[in-house]
Amino acid sequence: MEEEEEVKKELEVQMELEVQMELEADACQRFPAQQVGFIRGNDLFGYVGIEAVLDQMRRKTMKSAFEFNIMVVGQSGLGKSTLVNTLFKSKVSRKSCLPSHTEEISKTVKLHSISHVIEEKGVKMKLTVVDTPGFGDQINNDNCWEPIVTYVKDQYEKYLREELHVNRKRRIPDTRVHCCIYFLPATGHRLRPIDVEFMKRLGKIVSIVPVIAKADTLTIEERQEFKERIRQDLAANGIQVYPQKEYDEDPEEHVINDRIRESIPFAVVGTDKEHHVNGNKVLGRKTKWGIIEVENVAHCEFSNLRDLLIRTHLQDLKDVTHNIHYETYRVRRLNESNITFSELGLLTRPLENGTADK
Ligand SMILES: Nc1nc2c(ncn2[C@@H]2O[C@H](COP(=O)(O)OP(=O)(O)O)[C@@H](O)[C@H]2O)c(=O)[nH]1
Ligand SMILES: [Mg+2]
Repeated sequence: MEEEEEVKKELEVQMELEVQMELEADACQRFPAQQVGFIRGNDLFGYVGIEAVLDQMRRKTMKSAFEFNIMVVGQSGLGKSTLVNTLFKSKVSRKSCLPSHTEEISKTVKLHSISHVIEEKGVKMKLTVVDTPGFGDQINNDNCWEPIVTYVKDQYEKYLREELHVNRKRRIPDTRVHCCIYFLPATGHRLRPIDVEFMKRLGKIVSIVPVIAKADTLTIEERQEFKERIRQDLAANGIQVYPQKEYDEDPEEHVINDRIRESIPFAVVGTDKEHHVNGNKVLGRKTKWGIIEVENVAHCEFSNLRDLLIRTHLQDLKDVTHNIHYETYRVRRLNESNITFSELGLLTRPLENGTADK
């Protein structure tokens, strides 16, 4: 036992040294012209207390609710509303529900958003779900993605205007879509033209997570084959879905994301009913043959989706939205020759020499 402890300690010391060396190498690379001297906190001055910054960040973050916006897209009847309810019911405690808000963009696709403030251990999250009833329900579905593209871009535009305002708000309200869950019908065939067209266009401006809806209607083999075919179709059509390889930040993230990429699209089952299984309350669908437990990984991949969205990749989805999708929009918009500051509603203040202060 003692030997084991010693080996463990030795390993820890070694790891600490390696991290230290890495940090030093990193700093030298980043500040090549400067002489970077490394002083370990406890070497010279005793305990400096830099690590307390983590507590400070935590306290600051907890003071205000952060926003997370999800959009669900897919034909009527695929279980979008049910899945959203399942997301809320599955172990995320709902404290309050804000009034819902409907935005009529076109006659066929209506966008409807509902916000919930979820609080857990003092951390508040304002989760908004934008539903798109009517998508793909027409006989002629030409351009049915347009209202959705418009909605996504409108939110970037709103954010950009706030950002460029002379008197910027300290916290800009964030209505940008951080993740778009796209529902594929469990046909067992391949991607349909409408799926390809939608994801091709939207994949360039927002993070898409495709899911197989009502996966309980497929057998295990059918499900596996369908998933494989969809992955082939996504690749063949150059469709970008989240998480994209090129945005992986380090090897560790690469390994985690590779596992997700291998299991996309998640085959999900939704429900708004609870059942008793072995004395426990579970979310599930009761059939003649038994209960399909929504959160049981042996039954479906709902929990993989929930974990990705809320437990493991929430911050990354926000970062990718801000640093990649929004940034692309911002650069393009600011490069457009026809954008003027007055159009953005900005006040210009004349300088002493008569030129305008941009
Ligand atoms: N078999 C099965 N039925 C589902 C599932 N999710 C929802 N449903 C049912 O499908 C119907 C349509 O669901 P709804 O959530 O209203 O679909 P939406 O139009 O996409 O919002 C309802 O009767 C649901 O009970 C599922 O995962 N499996
Ligand atoms: Mg619905």
